[in-house]
Amino acid sequence: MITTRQLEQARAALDGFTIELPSWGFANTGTRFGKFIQPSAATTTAEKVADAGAVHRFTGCCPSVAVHVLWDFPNGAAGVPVVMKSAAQNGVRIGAINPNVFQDQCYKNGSLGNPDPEVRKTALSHILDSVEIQNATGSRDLSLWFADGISYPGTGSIRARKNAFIEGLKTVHTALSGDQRMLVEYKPFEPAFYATDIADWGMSYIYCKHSGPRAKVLVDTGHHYQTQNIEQIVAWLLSENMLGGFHFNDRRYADDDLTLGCMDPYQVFRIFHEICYFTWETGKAPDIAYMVDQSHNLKNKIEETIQTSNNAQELFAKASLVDHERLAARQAKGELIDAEETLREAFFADVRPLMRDWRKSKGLPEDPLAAFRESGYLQKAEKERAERNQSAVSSYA
Ligand code: PSV
Ligand code: MN
Repeated sequence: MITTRQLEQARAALDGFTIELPSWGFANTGTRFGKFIQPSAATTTAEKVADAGAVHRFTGCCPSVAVHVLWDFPNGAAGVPVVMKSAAQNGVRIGAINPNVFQDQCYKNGSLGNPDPEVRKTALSHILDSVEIQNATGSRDLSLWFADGISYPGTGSIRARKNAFIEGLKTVHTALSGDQRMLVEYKPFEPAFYATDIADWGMSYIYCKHSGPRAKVLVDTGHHYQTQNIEQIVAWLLSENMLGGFHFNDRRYADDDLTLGCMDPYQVFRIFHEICYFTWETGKAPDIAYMVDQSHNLKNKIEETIQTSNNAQELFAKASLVDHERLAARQAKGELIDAEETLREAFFADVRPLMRDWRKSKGLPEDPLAAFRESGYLQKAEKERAERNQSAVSSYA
């Protein structure tokens, strides 16, 4: 039974919860074995932004779109006005700016960690150009992920690479101004398979500390070893005021980029619980950028994004139901079963009716996925984009 107080808590939590969508989640993507092209997939940045706008219209909780510089701004800051215009037309804004220092041929041995100072310079200048884009779009966050590392023992100096990274990141930090932040993402493997230069949250934390106060850690839920306790990492980063944001997705084996909560919704709930518990204790919600980083290879991209945002809201609402006073008291007394049950009760509560009410109160469709399906958006997108997507199929054949 959800009490009136819990209902209020959940409504307030939903009011304050938004999640950013990745532009790349609407384009054709695949695995390294191939791509399955969708006729309705976005083929331009304007279409990606339009799709993100459609998700926001139906869900009301995805007001911004993260962009990837190389994929969305191939001509640098010159492309900003067009992208800003389509964002405004579609009722969303441009969110985190993701530089791309992993695709060019020169980055075979890394970017900021490359042993060649010329390549390091090229990478740094791309990131500084990305800060220009960040200035032009008014985006607060520069979201940094590096594919850097080495794949065979002995093929690089781990310490030299670390020092090169510190130097590069410090320079990036000096380029930021106003309320801008830089988020440093970690990943233990892939594409480097022996020693990734930012392999875990500890390394990310150390780089941030060297860089300056605007640098915070970004937790991509797919970037952990099997069974790693992500909520513990979250709790530690929160208590150190070093948690900058999330890239949400779910995984079973590696960085699978699956729908948030499809494999282990309890883990997502536990992550959200740490945030809600922290908020209750400190009386202030932490400043976190919630973002999605998924690759929708099999399901329809827009529908999967709606499903994702729904899962995120549902699990956040559940986490907000936890009775923190009761939990803290039970923890203090060592009442193990009762403390654990305090969490489980919230996790197993059916929040769907309250989510429908909340949506109704905001003038949103009670069932965003059904409403999207009825809207005809997908059919229209398919009609407009099928030919371009078909030519992508032939270019793969
Ligand atoms: C790398 O796996 C990553 O998580 C980074 O955030 C990139 O920006 C993104 O995926 C690219 O898909
Ligand atoms: Mn990511």
